[in-house]
Amino acid sequence: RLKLSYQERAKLTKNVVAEKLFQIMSTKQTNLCLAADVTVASDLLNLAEQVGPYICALKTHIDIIEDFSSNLLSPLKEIAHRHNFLLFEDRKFADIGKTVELQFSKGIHLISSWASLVTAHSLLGKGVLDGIKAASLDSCGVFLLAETSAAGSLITESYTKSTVKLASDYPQLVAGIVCQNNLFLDNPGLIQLTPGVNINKTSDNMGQQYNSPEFVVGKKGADIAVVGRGITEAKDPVETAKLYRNLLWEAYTMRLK
Ligand code: UP6
Repeated sequence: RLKLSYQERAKLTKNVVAEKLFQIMSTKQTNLCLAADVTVASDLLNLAEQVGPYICALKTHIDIIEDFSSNLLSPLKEIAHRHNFLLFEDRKFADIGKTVELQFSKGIHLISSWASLVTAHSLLGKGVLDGIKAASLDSCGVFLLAETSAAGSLITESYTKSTVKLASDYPQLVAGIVCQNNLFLDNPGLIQLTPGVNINKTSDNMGQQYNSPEFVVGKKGADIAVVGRGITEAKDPVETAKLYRNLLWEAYTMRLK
């Protein structure tokens, strides 16, 4: 997996959204996913507009937007389309299948109508994937959380292993794994998404742990790095996004050699 290009790996995934994501990464030459953790709708749109050219996906926590209304969704979709990136709701679904089906498609956020990628915990087993599948309108790609960047996480090695196994049971639905280590060398169709990336800090004051772009892509096997506050809290988020994008892409091209 680590020596294959994103272009080559686009042909190896069975999930159509992962295929599209690999193609976007290849075309735009970016393996940066922005964690757009802002709480005002207009800030989210501005960030998406400005940073859009440099990212492959925009990761949201839509439930932190204070002035959320469904009016946000069509401009957000339009920006994603125009700048060619995917909308990725980091919902971390973690309930029984039926509840997940409702959380994914109902409520005020109508996630299934705009997010082509979502995250889920594997804690309750396969039901979470069946629930997402049942509510998918169009094609959908799920990232299963197998490890976390949080200090003191309760996730064990066997949980991590079983999560990767669960992903391989749903190749048409699962786009990849959220993790910190290289857990699936033998499955080049799956995408490794790694959060906890920052060039200025090694932690925050609530258990978040950070590594550098070079380390996560070059040493830990990340295909896509998630960067939030490293960009959103920078003096110049656009220039900083460009910098992360260049560092991450450089780490990937070095890995291929
Ligand atoms: N995230 C993590 N660690 C995980 C899983 N997800 O940090 O193991 C998410 C957070 C946040 C983003 O929910 O949206 O990635 C990281 O943001 P930061 O770069 O500002 O710390």
